[in-house]
Amino acid sequence: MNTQTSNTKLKALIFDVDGTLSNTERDGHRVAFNQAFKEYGLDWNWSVETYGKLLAVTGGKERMKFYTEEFIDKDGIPADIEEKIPELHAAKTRHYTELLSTGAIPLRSGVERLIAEARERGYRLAIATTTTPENVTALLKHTLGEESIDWFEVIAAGDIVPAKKPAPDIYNYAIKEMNLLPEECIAFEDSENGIKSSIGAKLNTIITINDYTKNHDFTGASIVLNQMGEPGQPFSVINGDNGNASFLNCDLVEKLYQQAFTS
Ligand code: XBP
Ligand code: MG
Repeated sequence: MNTQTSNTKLKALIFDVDGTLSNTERDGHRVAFNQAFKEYGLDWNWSVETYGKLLAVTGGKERMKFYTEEFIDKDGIPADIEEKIPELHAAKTRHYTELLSTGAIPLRSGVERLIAEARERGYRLAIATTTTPENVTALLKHTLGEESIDWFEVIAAGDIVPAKKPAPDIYNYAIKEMNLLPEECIAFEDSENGIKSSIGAKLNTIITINDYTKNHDFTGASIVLNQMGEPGQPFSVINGDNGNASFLNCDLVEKLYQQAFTS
């Protein structure tokens, strides 16, 4: 996909958050949206199924707007909804971060191990997500510990760029902040909007699917796995060449990175 020059090497790993580091959507974000709606006296309640459809739009504020435009009668929309959405979203962020602080939402299989190995091997780390910055730091704090926030050189999140995924802006921002080239980085994603964004930024991309994204189109991915996995808890390969590996470690990441320049 990229043109590798003789001195190009993999320097940084850039992670999506929701669905990639942790399965936050169904039992985290969705629940927090519903709590915010209740707090504001709205009779909206997003079921697991409805939320799957709403995930077509990234960004919580944008998702609520999409819901009012496509999912409910005009009569069910408060007249001041445009002004209410930022307030509702702030309440949702409060509920979501409270939920994270209970430790109810763990990291996905293999994430902690891969991040630890990447740090040991000297790769630079970054985050590129559409979610609100507070949500990222709360997830890191309550899973990997407060100090882990500093392991990530750049946390590119939320409204820091005007156009959210599938636009490439958030990845472009992270790459630029690290003063790297796209061909020196690799992205980790879980969704079609995510890979559109990372590929739009010319990044090779490793996919780990989840229940909401298993039927998405991952054309262009370096590999599509059901999870990163662990020793004794192997991944399933949906598409791509895993060599002899049974879980995603830095050697496999390197191999997939090299492969992208030779295929
Ligand atoms: C994540 C999102 C976010 C979260 C909600 O997508 O779409 O909108 O669902 O976060 P990705 P906020 O994994 O592709 O970054 O409510 O804070 O926007
Ligand atoms: Mg995601």
